[in-house]
Amino acid sequence: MDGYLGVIVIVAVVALLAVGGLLLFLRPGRKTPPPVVPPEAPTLPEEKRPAGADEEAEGATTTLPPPVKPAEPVVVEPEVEVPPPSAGRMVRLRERLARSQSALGRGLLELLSRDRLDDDVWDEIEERLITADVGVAPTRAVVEELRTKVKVLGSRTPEEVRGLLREQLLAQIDPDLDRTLHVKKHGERPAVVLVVGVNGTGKTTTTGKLARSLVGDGKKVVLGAADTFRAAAADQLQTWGERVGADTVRGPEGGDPASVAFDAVAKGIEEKVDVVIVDTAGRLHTKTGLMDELGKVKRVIEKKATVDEVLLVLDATTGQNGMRQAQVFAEVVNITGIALTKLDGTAKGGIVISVQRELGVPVKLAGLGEGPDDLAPFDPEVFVDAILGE
Ligand SMILES: Nc1nc2c(ncn2[C@@H]2O[C@H](COP(=O)(O)OP(=O)(O)O)[C@@H](O)[C@H]2O)c(=O)[nH]1
Ligand SMILES: [Mg+2]
Repeated sequence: MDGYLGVIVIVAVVALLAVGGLLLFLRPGRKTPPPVVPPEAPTLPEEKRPAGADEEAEGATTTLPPPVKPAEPVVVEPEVEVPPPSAGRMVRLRERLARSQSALGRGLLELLSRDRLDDDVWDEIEERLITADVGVAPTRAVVEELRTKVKVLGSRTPEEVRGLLREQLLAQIDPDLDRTLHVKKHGERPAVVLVVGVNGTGKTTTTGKLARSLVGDGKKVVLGAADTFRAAAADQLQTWGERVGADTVRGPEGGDPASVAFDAVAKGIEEKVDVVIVDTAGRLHTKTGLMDELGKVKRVIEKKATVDEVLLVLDATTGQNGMRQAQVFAEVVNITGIALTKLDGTAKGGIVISVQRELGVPVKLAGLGEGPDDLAPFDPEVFVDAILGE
């Protein structure tokens, strides 16, 4: 009987426990026990957590650690720079010019200051000018003028010698030439600048620098990557543009340069920009090939706008050889100005004189380094003063 009672008590206790447990389980608002976090669950250290991971975790109802996403490529919006204006750049870059050109000036001043100026000295003066790429005819003119003036002066102070030489060099460079870059809008239509020249002279770099400088002057610019020969050329140009917020129009690699130029001008008109600059390829395969290509680019642009400037880019370090190649371009398109690059890398600054003379157009821009703002509107006086020293 005792055993029977014991069994009943045990059954009752078990039943009670079971019912209680069940009631407890069904109680509304019951919290689920926190799931066990596997100890090996990977977590990212604070600084490596992908952006937004924290916000996601806050909004989530589960207490599981935020899911670890594969590191997404961080899209960095290119920072748009504010380049300096074009004015006064050549003065800022005068030091660089003086570094490359002042040996010429020092040599000439020393020779001209000698007490006795015999034929040997004049020959040496002539040789120095020719070596500096001044060109034969301008050199003769300078020497002749100097000889006459020196005779009149008799004895010379260093200031007088410097003044004479300054006057002659300036006369050869011609300060009266119109060196303004024609980049004024035509009503609603943008001005168009076409950049031409031999490969490696600095066309793309100059196009990029010019875009910066125009943006620095408050203009809106669109770039046309009409060098479709290599995709890298368009990339290079686009990078320049992105830095200053200028769009680059490009076409497929190996595509038609003229159609890129056309699209760039169309975009320029559509977006009401001030200037469209078109960078071209400089392949000197054959003169007729070049003529066909550049001629077509120009004609196509002229369906929509006016080509205001055709800038020939010339590498100052290539001397007479570069000049012969430049001549071919001048025969193919109507050059309106010269961008003389790498003047920081040669003592032969006399090329300013000879190239203007041979092509009959002024040097409008001077490249004085690889830096983004190392392009300046050419200033004859600053140039001559850099040669002669202050
Ligand atoms: N030192 C110096 N280098 C320059 C200047 N202009 C361009 N370059 C360099 O010349 C090289 C060729 O330039 P790039 O624009 O690609 O020539 P492109 O083939 O005519 O388009 C690059 O390494 C430029 O950095 C300049 O004024 N001074
Ligand atoms: Mg290029």
